[in-house]
Amino acid sequence: MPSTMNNIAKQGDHGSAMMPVIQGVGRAAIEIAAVLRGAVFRGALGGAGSENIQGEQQQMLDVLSDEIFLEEMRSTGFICAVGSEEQEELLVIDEYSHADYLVLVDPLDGSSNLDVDGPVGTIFSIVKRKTANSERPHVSDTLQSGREVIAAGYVLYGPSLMLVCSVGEGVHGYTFNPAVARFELSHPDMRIPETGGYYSVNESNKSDWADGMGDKLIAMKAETGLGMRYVGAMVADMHRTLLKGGVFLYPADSKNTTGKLRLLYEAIPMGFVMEQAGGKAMSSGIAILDIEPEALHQRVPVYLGSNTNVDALLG
Ligand code: P6P
Repeated sequence: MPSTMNNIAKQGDHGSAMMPVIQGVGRAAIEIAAVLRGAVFRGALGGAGSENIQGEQQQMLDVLSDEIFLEEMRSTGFICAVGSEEQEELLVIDEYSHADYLVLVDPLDGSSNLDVDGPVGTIFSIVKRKTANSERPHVSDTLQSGREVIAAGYVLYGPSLMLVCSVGEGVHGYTFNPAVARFELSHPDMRIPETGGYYSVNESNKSDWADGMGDKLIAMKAETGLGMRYVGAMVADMHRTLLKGGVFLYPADSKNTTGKLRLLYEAIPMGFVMEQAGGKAMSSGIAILDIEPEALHQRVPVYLGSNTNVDALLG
């Protein structure tokens, strides 16, 4: 009998509480995947004619994925609020405002890949509220370092539909099996190779990078001889790095002076998974999981990957 996401209930101290929430993420993933597959026939590709808090053009599918994800989090009954890339403010789930957990989410990461049929993803992180259950959830409930994360992971909408997650006891990959319409354990105990793999970065920004990262990358390339792969969707670049080794980086530059990637729903969940898989997750001079968040949509530089390669890059 194949192992399903039910086995999350047996993982660590939080598995039993996290299983229904991660199963909710799985339901959202299945629905979003179906929407993506048929989007071209429904005229659902392209811009929504609106901007998110980041000032980025929202794709129609960004907005729809956000709605689907919120609805599935509501239906778990375990989530009191959601912080989303697509919503300026914290979204309180009124009928469950007494519940214990909050989710931070990038509902459709890399959506600029959609109109070229490239891979995209969903990134999520789950934290326990700090406010009393009798109070209304507050944005301060989301401002917790990665060391407080209860569970985190990502969905990859690629040739197969994968959900990779950790509840603090290693990293496990589940692949959707269409024959039985459920996620089944396909990648137990994922560990990043100590070295090898690829470096992954948008090298066109190199001349603008802060912290001398241009010279550091040149030195790392000379030292390691790594090849380069870059998809432009963090989930896809992270997943390849996790499986093959190497380093994924998005440094700060003159345009994104504090970095482009968002701390709470991109850097921290990916950093949590990376550390759980035996890798390293750094920002500028500090481990990503040690950063004390100050704002819901805060951005940070990101360096994720094999210990050897991250050390070779950052020195
Ligand atoms: P660039 C997608 O927009 C995203 O937030 C991440 O998924 C990805 O890693 C990065 O931005 C890509 O940015 O500047 O290379 O297009």
